[in-house]
Amino acid sequence: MIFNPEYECMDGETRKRQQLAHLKNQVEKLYAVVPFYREKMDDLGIKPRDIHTLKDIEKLPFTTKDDLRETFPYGLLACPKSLIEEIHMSSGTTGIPVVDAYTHKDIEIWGESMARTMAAAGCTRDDTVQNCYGYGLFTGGPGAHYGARVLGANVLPMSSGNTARQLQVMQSFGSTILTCTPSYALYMAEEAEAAGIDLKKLPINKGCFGAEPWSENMRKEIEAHYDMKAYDIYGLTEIIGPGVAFECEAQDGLHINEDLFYPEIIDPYTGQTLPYGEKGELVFTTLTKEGTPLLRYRTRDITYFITEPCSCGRTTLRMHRLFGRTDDMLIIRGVNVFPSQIEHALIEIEGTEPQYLIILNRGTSHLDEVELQVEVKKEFFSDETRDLEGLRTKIENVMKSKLQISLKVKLVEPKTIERSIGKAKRVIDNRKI
Ligand code: DLL
Repeated sequence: MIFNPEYECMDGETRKRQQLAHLKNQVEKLYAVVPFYREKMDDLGIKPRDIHTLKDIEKLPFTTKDDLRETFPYGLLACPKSLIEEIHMSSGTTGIPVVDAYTHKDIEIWGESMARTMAAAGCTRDDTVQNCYGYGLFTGGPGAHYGARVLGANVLPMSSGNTARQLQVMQSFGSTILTCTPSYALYMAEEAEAAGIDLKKLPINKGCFGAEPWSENMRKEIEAHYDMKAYDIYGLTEIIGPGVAFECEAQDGLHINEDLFYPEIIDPYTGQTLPYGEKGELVFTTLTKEGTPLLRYRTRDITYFITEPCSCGRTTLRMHRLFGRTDDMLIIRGVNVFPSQIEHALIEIEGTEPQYLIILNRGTSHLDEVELQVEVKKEFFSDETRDLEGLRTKIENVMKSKLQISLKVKLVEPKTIERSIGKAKRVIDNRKI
């Protein structure tokens, strides 16, 4: 179903006119009220009146994750704080705080964009949505929640985890739509099998999965376990959360809600805008947001735009499912982690060297398993009273509290982690996603 044909099927020229009008408004407002943007534009000698066409967006400065860190928490706010109704943060952690502050209208935009996303997967008011994306500051839970509400569906706000209860609820209430990360969908399927529950016999028949990379193989596996159709959905906290782009029944790329979020693809090295069809870094400008609008935000996600018309009738630009990222950010059980965060945490733990190796596996459980090998200081290893077990537990606890991920620590002797003459290899990713 197409939730909002007026926008989703709009003719290209009208859409471009509207995008330009929104862009001009947004730039004018940001220049007037957010010193960060005014300074950046002044540095480039650009004024809001220099924006005449959509192509002029290329004159505007980029915004990066580092900019967000430097202005944390309220530096990019474009409205009075009293108008903010909700704040969400990325599933990433202390290292790079990524905040999205939403006004009433922003929540409405979010509900609309997620309603389009879920309607494209076939969700209607007759559905019961089992929402197992996390709610605790992560945008996945509330995003799918608002989308389901706008559609008039019944939503079960489960959040993630407690799998036995998830399965019990799925059976009791006859959930028809599942929203969670793809790896959790597979994990739940395994647990169901172990508990003797045949998911194929349950009413659950569709799922909206995203927040982490996944493959066609994973899609097939999920579809087979649940006897359902699985859809890819994309988004990021900075821009709104989930609801930025989504698959329709044709599953030939993800439709971008481009009347709300203006997309570009750039060369990540030169910053030049690339023609449609070329692979590069995805950049978004929010067109209608009020709380924390962003100009030309560099997502670090790699994809290309698909311009051939889609058989579903939507006219919005599509992006190919993601190919990866331009940085070293890992997504571990839906949590964004940079290897450097692990390094920073280790520096504070006495007895360890900042030499480490992260080994990622996707076990039979289908959930990410992380082993962190850490070198122990020579003195510590030879100390008679050394408490290796205590040190191991301490590192695990520090990682849990600082990075919000559970990992297994293996302490290794000094000088055993391979040194590199070039860029240190900190990660071995065996997940074969
Ligand atoms: O993951 C928002 C979201 C929630 C999207 C629920 C979809 C479903 P962040 O935690 O800020 O926000 O992480 C954003 O996750 O830049 C991508 O690298 C990655 N990502 C999101 N969706 C997909 C996807 C949410 N469908 C970062 N495929 C993004 C691959 C994805 N990677």
